[in-house]
Amino acid sequence: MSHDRRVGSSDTGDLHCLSRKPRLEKACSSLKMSSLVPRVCSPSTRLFACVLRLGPQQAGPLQLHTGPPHSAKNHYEVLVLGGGSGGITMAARMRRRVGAENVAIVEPSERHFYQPIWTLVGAGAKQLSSSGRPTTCVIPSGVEWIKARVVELNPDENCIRTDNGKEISYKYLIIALGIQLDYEKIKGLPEGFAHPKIGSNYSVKTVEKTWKALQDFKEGNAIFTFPNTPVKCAGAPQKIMYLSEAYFRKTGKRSKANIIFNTALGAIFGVKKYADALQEIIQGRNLTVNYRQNLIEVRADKQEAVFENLDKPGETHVISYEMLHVTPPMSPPDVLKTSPVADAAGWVDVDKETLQHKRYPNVFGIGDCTNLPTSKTAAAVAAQSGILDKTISGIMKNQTPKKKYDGYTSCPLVTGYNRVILAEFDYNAQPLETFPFDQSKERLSMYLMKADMMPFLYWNLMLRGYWGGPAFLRKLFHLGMS
Ligand code: FAD
Ligand code: UQ1
Repeated sequence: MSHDRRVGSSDTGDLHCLSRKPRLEKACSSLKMSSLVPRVCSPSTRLFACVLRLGPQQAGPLQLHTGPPHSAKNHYEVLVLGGGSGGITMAARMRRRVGAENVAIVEPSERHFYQPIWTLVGAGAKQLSSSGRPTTCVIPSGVEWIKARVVELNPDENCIRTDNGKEISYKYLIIALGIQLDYEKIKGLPEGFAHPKIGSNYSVKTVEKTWKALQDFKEGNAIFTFPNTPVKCAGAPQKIMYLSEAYFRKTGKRSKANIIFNTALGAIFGVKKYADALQEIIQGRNLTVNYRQNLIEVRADKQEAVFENLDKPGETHVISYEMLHVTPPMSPPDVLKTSPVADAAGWVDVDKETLQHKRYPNVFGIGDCTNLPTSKTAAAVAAQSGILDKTISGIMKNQTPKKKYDGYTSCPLVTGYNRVILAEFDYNAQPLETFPFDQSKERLSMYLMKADMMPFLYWNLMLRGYWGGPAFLRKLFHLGMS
């Protein structure tokens, strides 16, 4: 789950698990109020909660927590920071390597979200409720969930500190803290979200506002933004534009909509093959793209957005909108920015082939919080998880890691309610396609893969540590072709 500091960081509070009793841990040296002690679920509570959550489309990640109850310790062989896509996936893999009782995850949120589906939630094609499950249901069986926020990393002492004052030490540390959403860096936000006509697919709190703004659209400018920072899923800011255009067409409002993509970047996409395909769509559907335009202010009461021209310092443009979709500026999580594991920009400083930290050999990073020079996606996390698993197990056996990450990442570019261009590429921005057909073409089959197959694969395989990306499929398909 993303962790924006003011919008959508914590839980929605909508579909909480059954209440769990905090347990006092043996390891807790000083007596504290019980609410300040990390909450550790008993196996039976987890099972009960999971069973109650199982709706018809919920079958899947049920974990039978049948092991003996245990209390939180203050030392683990493998400690995982963050229980999002990378954290849960790596905990599942490490559980198989060192045993569940030797692995813990530090994660404050009570719900785990499959964020990629928010693109479709914002367009009204999926329900928000389908994107989240209780964290307790995705914590691998027997692994300790330390329900707290990391506030300090001390890799020289092999320990971390949590917001409830607990120190936890480790032999191996995996950092999977994701990327931070900085809505507040745009003047007028996040409070502007209280007004209608504005939404953002990037936060659980604002994604349904996108769908509301789409439905309420009458006539005028529909503006979609891309910030002047690294982002996760760099395709998502434009996917919602294509879906909106399709929705306006479907509802007879297209002729009244002036659709504008204002991006801080200088190109529509980083890989030429897919950029060319997207350019054709942009021209064919009469969409306006303005490059090097960065959203700096939202005057939500007046329905005005203010952009700076990045090529002409001091020049700003005010555009009125009937609908505004905001992709917020993003940055490394605050806790990392000032920590010894960060590079100069604040990202976890890892080797791009092994994912091992460059200065602390028992520290590893995965996913959006790292400085891996590839596009930040769950697909990349899946591929990284297979590599990192091998890296760590090699190091545990005193062997030099052999498997190397090639930067694989993927972005299903949703271009309509039944169309996807499946971009897949590597560190060199070279296409690395799985299927034996031209993936730069819009396809229904790829839409069905994005909308239906991927969520199933995520909850049932990836989070259980059984999906390391589609490399084996690519080899299979391309073998068949040669
Ligand atoms: P996350 O999954 O975000 O997990 C980070 C975790 O760290 C969170 O659970 C958070 O609560 C926790 N955390 C943060 N701070 C602390 C702290 N101080 N202490 C403890 N825990 C903390 N990817 C794709 O592959 N395909 C797509 O089509 C796609 N579409 C997307 C569309 C949208 C709208 C969005 C928002 C994302 C999309 N993604 C897509 C990107 C994908 O969701 C992320 O890249 C992926 O979730 C990254 O995993 P992660 O583990 O690095 O971070
Ligand atoms: C993928 O592996 C993945 O991770 C689970 C995604 O995240 C949701 C994706 O969107 C995609 C496209 C992949 C790649 C998988 C295949 C079968 C091409």
